[in-house]
Amino acid sequence: MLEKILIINTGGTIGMVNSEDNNQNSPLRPAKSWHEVSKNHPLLETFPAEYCQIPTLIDSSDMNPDIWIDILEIIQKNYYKYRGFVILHGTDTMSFTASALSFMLKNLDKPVVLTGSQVPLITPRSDALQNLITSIQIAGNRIYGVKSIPEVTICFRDELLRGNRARKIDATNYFGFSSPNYTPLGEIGCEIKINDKKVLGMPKNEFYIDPFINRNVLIVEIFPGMNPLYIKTLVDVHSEIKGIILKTYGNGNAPTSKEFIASLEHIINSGVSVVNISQCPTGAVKMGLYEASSALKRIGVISGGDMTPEAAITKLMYLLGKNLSSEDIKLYMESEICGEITV
Ligand code: ASN
Repeated sequence: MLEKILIINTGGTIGMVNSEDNNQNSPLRPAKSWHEVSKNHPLLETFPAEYCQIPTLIDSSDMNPDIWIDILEIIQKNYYKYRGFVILHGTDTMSFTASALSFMLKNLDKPVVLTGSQVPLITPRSDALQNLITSIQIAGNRIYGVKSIPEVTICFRDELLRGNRARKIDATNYFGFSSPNYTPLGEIGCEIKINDKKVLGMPKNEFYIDPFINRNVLIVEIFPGMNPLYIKTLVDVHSEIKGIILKTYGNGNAPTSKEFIASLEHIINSGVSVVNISQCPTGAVKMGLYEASSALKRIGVISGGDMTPEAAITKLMYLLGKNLSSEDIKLYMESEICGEITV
């Protein structure tokens, strides 16, 4: 039986140090190595975990699809050697990475847990140690009564969240993440309580990675007074754009003016997949509920349902990367791949 888990460090605050020695007010930067920050925590050495890192540790503001592929390849190479995986990651883009990985790790039957912290591990009152130790236990399936959590999750503070449902909602509070449209998979207190009914089932087929990604996408948030010609012109000038996530009002409503609808229709007819998600953190797009969304439905806007922006954009990047037809992109965007949308 496999004993150990693999920690994959990508950087983030958890492993940061001050850029100037002895100046606690200097900007935080990623440490050169994990040892630099973990050396004062001998406890971490006692866990059944091995460690690796991407070539350069980053602030997650610099996260990009190339690094997602690096992470996928590390997991693939080590898949059968470990009980599970913990990914140390900056909180700023953690839910993008969790979402992207969830679409590209196929038939996952082991836990992949992303975690980080709001304050560096080297700081006395840091939230890092608790987040890390809980993540190691979850990734190693060392929770009484729980068989396994075969999905990509985010473990932060007192909750275990489905990765492609999670959002960073607070830049300072230790409760930094939330899962607005899907209740947490687990509660972390004195005990770690997992709600089995919420967790994805075990896959029937063998694990593989599906590293397809197309970066030619945009997120556009509408607002009263927005000039629709700006997006139309942008798409005309940049014909490489293949997908747009449109963040609309409420249940997926948008201006009904001729100019707005004609601009969107032009964009869709030029082969761009336009996906409608809501600006509201909670709730879902229901095109056709109001007249203010009927035209969007008629011209072929895709419903993003209750997906988070992070899940919607990474799902669109993944599907576009597979060179599917517009019809298939619509079909898959509106269907569930790995628990990211309520259908
Ligand atoms: N800027 C940091 C990052 O995302 C924030 C954090 O990790 N708390 O890398």
